[in-house]
Amino acid sequence: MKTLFVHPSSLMYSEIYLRLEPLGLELVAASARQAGHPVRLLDLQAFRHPDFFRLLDEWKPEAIGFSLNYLANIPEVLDLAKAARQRLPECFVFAGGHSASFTAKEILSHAAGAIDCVVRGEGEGITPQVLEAAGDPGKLRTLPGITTLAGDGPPPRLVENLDALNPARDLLARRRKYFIGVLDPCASIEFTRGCPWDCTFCSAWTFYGRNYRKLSPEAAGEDLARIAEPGVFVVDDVAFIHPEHGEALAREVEKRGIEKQYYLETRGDVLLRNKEIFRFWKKLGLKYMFLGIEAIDDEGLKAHRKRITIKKNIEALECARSLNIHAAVNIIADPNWDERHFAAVRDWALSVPEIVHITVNTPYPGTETWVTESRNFTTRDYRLFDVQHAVLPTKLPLDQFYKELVKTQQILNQKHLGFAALKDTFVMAAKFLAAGQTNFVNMLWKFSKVYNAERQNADHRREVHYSIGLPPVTAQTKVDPGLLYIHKPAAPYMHKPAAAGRNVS
Ligand code: B12
Ligand code: SF4
Repeated sequence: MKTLFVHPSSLMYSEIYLRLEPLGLELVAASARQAGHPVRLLDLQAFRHPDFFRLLDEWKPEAIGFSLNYLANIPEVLDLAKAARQRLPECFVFAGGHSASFTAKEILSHAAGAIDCVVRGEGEGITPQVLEAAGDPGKLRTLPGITTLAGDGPPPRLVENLDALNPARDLLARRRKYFIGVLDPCASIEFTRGCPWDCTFCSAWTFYGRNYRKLSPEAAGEDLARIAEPGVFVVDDVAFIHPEHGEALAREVEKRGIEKQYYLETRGDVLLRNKEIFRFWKKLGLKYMFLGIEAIDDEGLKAHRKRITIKKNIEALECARSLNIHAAVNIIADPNWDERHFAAVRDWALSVPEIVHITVNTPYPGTETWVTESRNFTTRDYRLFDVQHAVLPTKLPLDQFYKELVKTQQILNQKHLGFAALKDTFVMAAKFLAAGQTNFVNMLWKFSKVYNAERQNADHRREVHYSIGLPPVTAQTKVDPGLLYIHKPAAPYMHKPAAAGRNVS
């Protein structure tokens, strides 16, 4: 069955600092291809809608699978699915991914028949069976993790062995478009999947049922060796939680003589605990590290249930400095903030050498705060749930809130591009241009176009075609996590070894 896999466009944040390959979709595409289906992949982060329609007209896929990790992309995918249904009425249309999993019924109802089913949870195990059952609604609704308009099938099941499949990187065109900051171009890789912590604002743990799985060092090393790009973004939620795994991976990379520059994300306590592993990775090319700091006081950390103190986080920043790894941190701004809060964050950010980002507290379906948030949401527009807009009532008038937010983002941005940094930046920009890479240079000019208080304010006045289903206003203070999980601990898929590559069945 000719199957087209589609990733939607970039969101606001990604327009500037990064554009990364859709690794999850590449895995799903690989599983369909392994099952014998001709597949193509179109990433609308690097292509445009007319390219999608051209593919429909010229290639005429028999199935289209949309990736929906991000809530803010839901309206775009719904419109594309409806347009595809009109052009190719017989085509089987399905969607999967992080956000799709938490809003499956809602998406199907908005789609009004244009989407046949939503795949909840991990997609690579079940997709071949979904394609086999396309056109047979009776069979489709019996598959694990599948939601159709008739309701939910049995619970989704975890892939038993992450070594079993390689992402179909070869299907992704325009690979030079993918970058993060100075890692330009940059590929992505997965070493582990899931997170054992349970922060209130995060759905990584509810998606994977707090499960934490690892690729074997050999399989990860093999995948890494196949990557042509000099930069590598490690997609793991928290890198190197288990030091022995982090070390085994490092030894494998060293043994294979792989030379790359890496960006990864981890927690302050993991860095402190496993400092030697990070030192090893620094030797191998670890350049940037994102530390999930989230708040600059213990009260904020407790509210997010980060299970770490501000003292430890500050120690972690010092540790990263001592290892000479550039650290980036993120602070979550609450819509309740006034000028004083923003000023405190600016002062703090200017007092530390790290790259500091600021995003807006945004409850998402699948998180605890989605259920416990007692403030009324001020919008039902999915597109505003992108951590750059305020979806809860702001203490300051909305335009004032955005002015403070943008002012803070501007100051933080200028900090990285201060005079000394600017000199290095010009040298780097010249190097990239000489190599034909324009992502980093474009990033330097785009800031004021993208971060613009008026634009953000005006976004609230756009016509809303699809309204997000909000939780009941009578918010609870305690949530049964059992009700949030997509993957509950369940029987995994059995792994069937394949002659070539890695196999999931
Ligand atoms: C890497 C990553 C990114 C990368 C993007 C990579 C990309 N192009 O896809 C970057 C850094 C750019 C990014 C940015 C953002 N991210 Co992000 N990101 C992640 C992260 C850490 C890992 C994703 C990943 O690659 N996982 C590994 C692959 C193998 O898994 P996967 O993509 O989920 O795919 C599997 C399934 O979802 C499913 N699947 C996926 N697509 C499809 C399609 C079909 C047809 C099917 C059947 C199945 C299927 O099958 C796959 C294989 O099992 C997740 C957290 C997480 N653990 O998932 C957050 C996460 C997805 N991001 C999140 C957010 C909020 C953002 C931002 C909005 C803000 C931010 N945090 O900076 C921005 C905006 C991104 C944008 N669209 O422009 C939230 C999503 C919240 C939401 N509900 O919308 C998450 C869940 C983080 C969190 N803990 O809250 N992100
Ligand atoms: S914020 Fe980080 S540590 Fe907390 S649950 Fe999410 S991925 Fe895990």
